[in-house]
Amino acid sequence: MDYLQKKIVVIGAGLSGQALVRVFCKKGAKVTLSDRRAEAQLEGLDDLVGCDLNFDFGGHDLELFRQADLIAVSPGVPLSIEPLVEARKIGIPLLGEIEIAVRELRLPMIAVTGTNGKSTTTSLIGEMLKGWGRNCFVGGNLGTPLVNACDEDYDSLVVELSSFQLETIETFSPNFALMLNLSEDHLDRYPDFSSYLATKEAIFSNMGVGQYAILNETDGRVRELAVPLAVKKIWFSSLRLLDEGMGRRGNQLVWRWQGEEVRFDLAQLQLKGEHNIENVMAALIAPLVLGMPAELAWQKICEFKGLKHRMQLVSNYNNAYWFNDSKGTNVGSVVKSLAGLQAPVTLIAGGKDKGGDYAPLRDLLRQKVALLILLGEAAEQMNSVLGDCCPTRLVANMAEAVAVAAQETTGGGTVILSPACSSFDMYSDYGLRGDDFIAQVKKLEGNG
Ligand code: UMA
Ligand code: ADP
Repeated sequence: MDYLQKKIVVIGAGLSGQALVRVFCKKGAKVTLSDRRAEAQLEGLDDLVGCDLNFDFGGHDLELFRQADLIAVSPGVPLSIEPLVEARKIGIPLLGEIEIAVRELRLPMIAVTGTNGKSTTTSLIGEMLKGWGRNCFVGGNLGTPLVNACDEDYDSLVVELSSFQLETIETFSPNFALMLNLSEDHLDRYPDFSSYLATKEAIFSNMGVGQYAILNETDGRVRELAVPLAVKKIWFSSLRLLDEGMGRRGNQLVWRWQGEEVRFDLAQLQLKGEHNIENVMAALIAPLVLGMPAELAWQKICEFKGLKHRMQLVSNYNNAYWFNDSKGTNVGSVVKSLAGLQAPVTLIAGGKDKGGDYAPLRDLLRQKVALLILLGEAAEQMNSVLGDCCPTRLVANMAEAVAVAAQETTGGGTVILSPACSSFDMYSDYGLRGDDFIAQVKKLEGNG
């Protein structure tokens, strides 16, 4: 795209905004980086030295937005904020980071979305393709903005996509799109669940002949959204064998495609949990369709130990298993994490409420949780919905949460941080929250 001399406002000075600035500056645009936060609160700006640009910090200057030729939007910025609503009213083009990136990068793409399991599945696909000798970009919502791929000579793209990123796609059309599962999330950004679902569904909107939708047959909402899709569908099911696609029988995955059958032995996996079996099934499909040897694909899957902050075993202090599951940021993911654990569990949860319903946790709390420890902005609300299911304590911070967990978890069992909320009330991201949990547990070990 030609951005020469174009007046571009990049909104959001986080990872995506800074990556966009670099691309636009290289292309000779007149760039302004705008953020509601003050300069002192922003990180990484030093890396923009050498870029010729203006700043609009500590709020968004409406006039700047009105006069722009293009507004480039970071995923964390809702389209409903005043400067974006105003700009759209007067017809100023507005593009998201993903759409800007794909207009630059005409490369084969595997795109992964769904409510849970995206990062794990994206990483698994990346590991397989790299192991097969592909020089693929692996990123997106996983952590590295897709637009960063413009700087390197990649041969393909493996991209995790959040609903936020899918809100602003226009021509985006991946070769493979994975829909892992759908449950309530981000209801602090969307007016209702159906708006969230519609945003996720947009991943398929430009897809057609020669492209593939990879879909979870066990998820009713995924089955529903698949009905009108014109693209070729490949299903996976962790509950049964499929005539075509990735099915399961007991401890074996069974891949049936174009008259061939391949079996994979689940006992060889290092990843734990039923939910990870679904992620593995979904991840295998695109590499196998592309012709990757099944044996090599399985070897790469079995080498994968899992990502940090997802059911990460961090300690055996006091004969208990201590898991950091800080990325368990919605109710659906905590349900899966708890389902895979044996009672008694001490669950540390809470953070910034995302507008969803906590009630789906009630049965599992009754069955498995000996103590629920709540922290953060959502603590009171969670207590009102869940407090009668098991003994519950409200605490002020992670140090107190871990101290209480240590005091009360004396006979073995499991302690898990799996918050069902985002981290933004107390931390700048889920990674820092997980790191704080680990640091507090390590302190216990030091004192013990
Ligand atoms: N901001 C404004 N005005 C606003 C709102 C925000 O200026 O009205 C500013 C904030 O002050 C902040 C900046 O926007 O300085 C942050 O932008 P951002 O939230 O888009 O964050 P990035 O650092 O660009 O990270 C984003 C994704 N963040 C979100 O979607 C919230 C990262 O996903 C992603 O890894 C990164 O792009 C690279 O693609 C994180 C995430 O939490 C992990 N994602 C959500 C999730 O997984 O649940 C969707
Ligand atoms: P995402 O990127 O979609 O947030 P992750 O792979 O980072 O997904 O996993 C985050 C958390 O979601 C995990 O700690 C686990 O609790 C839960 N999870 C992972 N995969 C699945 C799945 N397939 N179904 C439901 N929950 C899952």
